Amino acid sequence: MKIDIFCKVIDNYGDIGFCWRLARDLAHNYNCEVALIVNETEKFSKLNSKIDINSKYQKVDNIEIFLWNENNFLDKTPGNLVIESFGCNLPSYYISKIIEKNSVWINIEYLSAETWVNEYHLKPSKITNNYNKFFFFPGFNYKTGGLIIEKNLKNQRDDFQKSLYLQNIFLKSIGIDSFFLNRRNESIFCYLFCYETANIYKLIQSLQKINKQIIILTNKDNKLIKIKKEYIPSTVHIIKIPFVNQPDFDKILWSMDINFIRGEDSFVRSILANKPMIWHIYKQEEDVHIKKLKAWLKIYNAPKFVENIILSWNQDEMEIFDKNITEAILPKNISLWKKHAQNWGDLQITQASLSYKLLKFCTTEDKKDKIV
Ligand code: TRH
Repeated sequence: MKIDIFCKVIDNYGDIGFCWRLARDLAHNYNCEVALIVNETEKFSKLNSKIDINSKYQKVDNIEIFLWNENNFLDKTPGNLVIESFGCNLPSYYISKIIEKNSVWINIEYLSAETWVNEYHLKPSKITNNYNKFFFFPGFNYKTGGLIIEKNLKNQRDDFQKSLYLQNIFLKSIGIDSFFLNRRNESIFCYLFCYETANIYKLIQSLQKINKQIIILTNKDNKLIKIKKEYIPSTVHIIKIPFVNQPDFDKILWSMDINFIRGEDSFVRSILANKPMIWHIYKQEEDVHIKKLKAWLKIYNAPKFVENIILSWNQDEMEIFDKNITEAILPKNISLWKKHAQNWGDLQITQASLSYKLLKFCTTEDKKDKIV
């Protein structure tokens, strides 16, 4: 099947992160011919170092990549399936070509655990009298479009997690010193990927109360990197790591004791890493994000202290965070937390993958008749 994926990078890495992951999954695991049409290449190049930021057309990992510029005519025949990601508004001349070719046109929406998603998944929107565009919602249950779960993900993850040797080689390759790697048993390794608004000063104060060495891996643009040495407790070690390609990003998450994670795509990957995680959700106006967060916490159904940690991290209620993180790290609680993360990750990984559901929908007969 020939597939076009349109992606507009607005800010951050979430849009291109999701689209690139989807493109790779469809091309490599379902033999589809995929074209990714994207409006910028600089952020993109951080997720895949093979991307040439100056190129208007390139083929990377067997995926065609077109630079999408509003002023440039996209000289391309639409695929059998055209994916508009996150309502990124396709050019009108291309819409005409889609209708003419009678391609299936799907808009993939943002991830949410809210219950209305179950109802709106695959709802059509009438474009012309006999032509529909469909809304596809990723999600956490069978009524939704699911999550991107590559066919070999579980095996790759399990093999990697079973081998401390493989993990240490990898961690060394991204700059972690053997000094820390040799003390993994006595330490807590955390990965920190959060928004500017996160109260990282209070975070390190809380973490120092834990009676262990805390190793925090984070990227150079995290403000934690800029904190003066004298403000960092002696048991907390902050290690700057590079921005890595997407497959290596998984390996970071698979290797940690706790992942502080943000956005959507990395949030999903941390769920699938089966490790304790603390989600920093993308902030939206009128606290819409808190509603979304609570909807997910409801289905996540974690021990209360985990729920409190995640809620307080997002609402800057650092006293609650402090009390709960120190409680969480007690041996009986940390094993509860680990078990929960594992069970929930296992539950999600057995879902049908988003790519599979997408392709299945495209080949069903009745979709053209669904009129709103
Ligand atoms: O970058 P984000 O904060 O993106 C966000 C959200 O998607 C949000 O919904 C959106 O509206 C907003 O941007 C504008 O977080 P997210 O979604 O987790 O995307 C990060 C991507 O970057 C993900 O695919 C993982 C990838 N990544 C790497 O591949 N390597 C790295 O080293 C890092 C740090 C990230």
